[in-house]
Amino acid sequence: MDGANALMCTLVESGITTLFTNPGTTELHLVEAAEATPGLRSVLALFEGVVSGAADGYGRIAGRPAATLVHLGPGQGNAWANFHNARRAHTPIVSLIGDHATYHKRFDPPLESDIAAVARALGSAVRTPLMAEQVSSYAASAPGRISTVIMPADVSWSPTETMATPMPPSPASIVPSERIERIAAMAGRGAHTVLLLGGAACREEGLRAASRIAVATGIPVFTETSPARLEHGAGLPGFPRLGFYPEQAVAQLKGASHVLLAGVHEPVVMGFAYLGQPSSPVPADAAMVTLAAPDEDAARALTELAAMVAPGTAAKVAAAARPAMPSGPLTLQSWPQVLGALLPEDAIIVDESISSGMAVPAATAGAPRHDLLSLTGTAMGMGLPLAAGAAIAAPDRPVILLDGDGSAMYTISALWTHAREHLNITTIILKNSSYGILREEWEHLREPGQNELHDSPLINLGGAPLDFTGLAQSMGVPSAHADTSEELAEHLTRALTEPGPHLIEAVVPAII
Ligand SMILES: Cc1ncc(C[n+]2csc(CCOP(=O)(O)OP(=O)(O)O)c2C)c(N)n1
Ligand SMILES: [Mg+2]
Repeated sequence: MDGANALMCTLVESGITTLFTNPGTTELHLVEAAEATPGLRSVLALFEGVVSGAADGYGRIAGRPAATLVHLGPGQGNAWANFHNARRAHTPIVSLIGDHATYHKRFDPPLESDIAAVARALGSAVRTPLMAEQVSSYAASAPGRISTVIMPADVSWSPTETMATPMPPSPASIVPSERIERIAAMAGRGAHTVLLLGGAACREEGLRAASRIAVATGIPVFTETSPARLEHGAGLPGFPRLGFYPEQAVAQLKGASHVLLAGVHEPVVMGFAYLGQPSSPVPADAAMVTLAAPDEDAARALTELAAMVAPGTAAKVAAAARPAMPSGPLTLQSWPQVLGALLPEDAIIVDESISSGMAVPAATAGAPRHDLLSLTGTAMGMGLPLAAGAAIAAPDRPVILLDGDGSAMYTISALWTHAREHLNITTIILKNSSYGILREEWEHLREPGQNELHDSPLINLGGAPLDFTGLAQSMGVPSAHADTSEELAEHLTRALTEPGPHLIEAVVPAII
């Protein structure tokens, strides 16, 4: 056995059975070991941003980490934006990065760079085994974190007999009962408390407990603006999401004396600083009270709190209700209605629809229950890779990706992985031929006298063709074009009945 084999065996014995990779020379011993390791599925992506995004999608749905393998610092750099989204989603990943042989590095070969520094910028624990004997004890995952192992090539190819004991992913830590009792006492004392749910609290158990608390105490409940994984639809409690823009979020939290946090950090307005607007939507004199931090078991804490403050109270759930099927040219209201009207049972929706998707939550609120994965770190190019990872984690569930045309182009090569792995993904490209959200953002930012950017070539995509149907077909993904609700409904129905990937290019108006 060599270091590379010890590493791959340890991963599988620790329950990590999927590896997303884009390898190079320094990873070839690891590739050989991955191929030789029973129980490990290895998936090639053609760009490292697809590798990291797929591992995020896999982890969000499987609830356990995938491993990634990329080529030195440049591979890590290419993967970085989607690792950032994964970090913001608290998705556990074991990130393996090949490096030059230890004795080769001092010559500063062209691919040499400070890999550890880039990994640490992800809040990652970084470990570099210097002997093959160390490898398998370094491969542990951490809950909600990206764990990086930098593998020097000579450590991969050196012999070892050492296999560490398997390291199954550790569960989230349990909230002490005293904290929950303290909060239960506070909930009954007439304070104007608001409950904010994020992370694991957005799964069924947490949502049901939050609803019981809301029914029994009158506390308003919101979910974070972009939950990593929200269980949504008929039969589940549904709560409004904290608004994207400061004026929306400020209005939602107005008058709160306490903001109770379950699975989420103190809220910040989702995006950016705007002149004259606050960065936090929380009233200045309100107290932040943490029921469960993101690395704690928020669902269990909510269930315990519900048992104290809402005994015998039932959760209020959304009734089954699909939107009526619209007709005519696609609008920002109608395309989500087509989706809501046709959404299959047990779907996974990956949402990178940006400015075109404002009506998605309402149109799907009473549709059959589904998981909604959203853009946690707002680094574009997440959707196509995330869908790949989600589909690999749940091969029997239909995955529907809602993707802006600009966002899709960052990681368009993921379509090749959709086709090669024969994944059940239907990609709907919202083609508004612009970076529509940046048009809208400029309207929030610009002051009197500042130029219009509405038609700027730097935030619009006209001037050269972007044919998503052709791009998809060239990579083996069947595709179709829709201008109307009728066409979108027809193509979506077909895509959902045929196995394998599909892409629908849906032409929509820009938001402004
Ligand atoms: C990695 C990265 N680069 C750039 C941006 C800035 N950005 C935010 S939204 C956006 C455009 C998104 O375009 P599209 O997917 O077409 O959605 P639309 O705005 O048209 O709704 C850009 C470039 C970003 N958030 N992340
Ligand atoms: Mg667009």
